[in-house]
Amino acid sequence: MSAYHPLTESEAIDYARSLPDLFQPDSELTSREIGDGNLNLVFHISEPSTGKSIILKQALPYAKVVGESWPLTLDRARIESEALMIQESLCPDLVPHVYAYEPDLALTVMQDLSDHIIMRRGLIERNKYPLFAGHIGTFLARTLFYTSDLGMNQQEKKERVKRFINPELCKITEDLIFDDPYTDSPNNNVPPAIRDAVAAVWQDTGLHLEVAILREKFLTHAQALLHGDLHTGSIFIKPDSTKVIDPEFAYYGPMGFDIGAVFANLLLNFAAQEGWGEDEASRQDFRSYLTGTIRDVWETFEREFRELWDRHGTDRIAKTPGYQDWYMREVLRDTFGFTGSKMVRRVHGLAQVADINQIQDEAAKERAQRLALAIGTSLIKLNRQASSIGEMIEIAEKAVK
Ligand code: SR1
Ligand code: MG
Repeated sequence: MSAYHPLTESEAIDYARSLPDLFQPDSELTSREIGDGNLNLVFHISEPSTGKSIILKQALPYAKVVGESWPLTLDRARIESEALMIQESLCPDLVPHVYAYEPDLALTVMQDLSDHIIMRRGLIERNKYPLFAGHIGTFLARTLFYTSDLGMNQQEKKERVKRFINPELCKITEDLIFDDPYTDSPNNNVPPAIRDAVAAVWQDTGLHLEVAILREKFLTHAQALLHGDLHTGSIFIKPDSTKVIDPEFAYYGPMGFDIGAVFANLLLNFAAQEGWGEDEASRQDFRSYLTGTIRDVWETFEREFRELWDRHGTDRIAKTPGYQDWYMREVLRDTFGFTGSKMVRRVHGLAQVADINQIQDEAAKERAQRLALAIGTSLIKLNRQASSIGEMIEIAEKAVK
């Protein structure tokens, strides 16, 4: 089974049987393809007699969301498995364990997280996750610090940058986040009801200037090893556990891009609240939970990142008074800009989000789309002047008044 081809459910069982030490010889195994993302096949393999299970994730040579007309490198499976292993070494409890990687099949064998749910679904159901902010704040602080020039040997970092050159997946981001939403591109899926607001985005050259500057940072600022697609669909969660999955977009880029991905998806859910329950008090309550989570994530990230820098910073010049404060302010500003960009692309770009798109009431859906666009564009416009996380929350709260 060594030449690449997309596996069938029964071939996935044959492959799982060939793995050492996971299942009993000759026991019955079941297989189900459960992938619901944009790009890959995902097989759930289980052994009913012992209750053991694993996930086999296989990259397809094209983007599943569009079809075979959009070819996509299989090397992303290598990038994903290597990124997961680095992240596991830095945050052992916050990513799934990788049992094996099979390059010929672009296949990663990993821990089954079926006892968790996808966080986007959890938020749509208005579940609160009090430990999430601490978990993801730590994930961001540790993965971003220890893979940057601040936290690792700079020559080794350059070698690592080489391993994570990820041109095809970065190109998706460059187009779908930093280009298509700002022009009448055939890749967009513009909701007819908000065409006026989208046309305003296409014409706003002040906004385009900020997006061009953010895009330049995405293209050139090899600051840390990013997850690269850290939305709430890339997070498995349950009350006492958070697991970050799917780092196939990993590459060396600006730290604020990962932090902004988390905030953008919390704010998309914030914008969508009207579609998920009539009662004004519970809507307000959940919105406060979401903005409180943004504040807690930023504060955890900033505190832990500064502590790591003070204790484990690799060089003398980085300890110069004032440098750390300047650096953190720049990361905050980038975070504002990338949060906004990642909101805007989900309103009328190619790949949108269930938080908004699954709203049944058309009027509520339209208001959610307009709100997300208003918050996103305001954050992009403010990015280079931002000075505290409170300003992000203020923008969101003012937009719903
Ligand atoms: C063609 S892939 C579309 C989107 O799905 C992924 O999750 C990324 O966010 C990408 O932009
Ligand atoms: Mg993904």
